[in-house]
Amino acid sequence: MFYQGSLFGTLAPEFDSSFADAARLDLDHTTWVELVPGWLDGADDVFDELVATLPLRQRTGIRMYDQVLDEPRLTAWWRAEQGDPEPLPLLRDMRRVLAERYDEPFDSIGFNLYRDGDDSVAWHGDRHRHVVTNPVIAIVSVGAPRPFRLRPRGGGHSLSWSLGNGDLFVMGGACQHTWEHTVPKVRVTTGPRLSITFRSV
Ligand SMILES: O=C(O)CCC(=O)C(=O)O
Repeated sequence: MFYQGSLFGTLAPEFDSSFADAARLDLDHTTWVELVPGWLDGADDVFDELVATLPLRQRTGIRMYDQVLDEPRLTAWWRAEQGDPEPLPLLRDMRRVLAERYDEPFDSIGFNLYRDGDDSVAWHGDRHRHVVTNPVIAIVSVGAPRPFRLRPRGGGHSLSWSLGNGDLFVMGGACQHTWEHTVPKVRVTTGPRLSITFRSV
């Protein structure tokens, strides 16, 4: 079964609520990831609509270790508790379907825009692991593909995926506790990428 976004006319974006192409990988005995390539069809339209309408901004003066830095990407947030509808009706349907599959409320959506190869996110595990044990994070990537890497916390051999164009990537189990992820800077990109990250806060 496919859910269609209603804002977009006849060739509306749609995602595969049957997760037919899902491939799950156990990274170790407590950590898994799941990739659904091309889960969202019409991802370019979703990218255009979200980039045109979200209040994306660069957070500045962020303390990281002993430095104060500007974040090398633009971000925006939506939280259910604030009472506003999701930025697109399609995201409401996605939340519902993702929540059912992964048994998570996914009451928060974070957006990260990587404008070019200089935008990035450094190695980290999500901080809300300090509040939620084994948080599940579902990431829908729209726009041009970028490498997304995972490595055991503190270093070691990394695994890499190229995520964009409607791919869904989900991290679960102890991933935020015992692994770290990054979207590294790259010399060449084919365009900007927006990640739509579903979390339960
Ligand atoms: O953009 C991505 O795919 C990753 C985003 C991320 O690491 C985060 O929001 O913490």
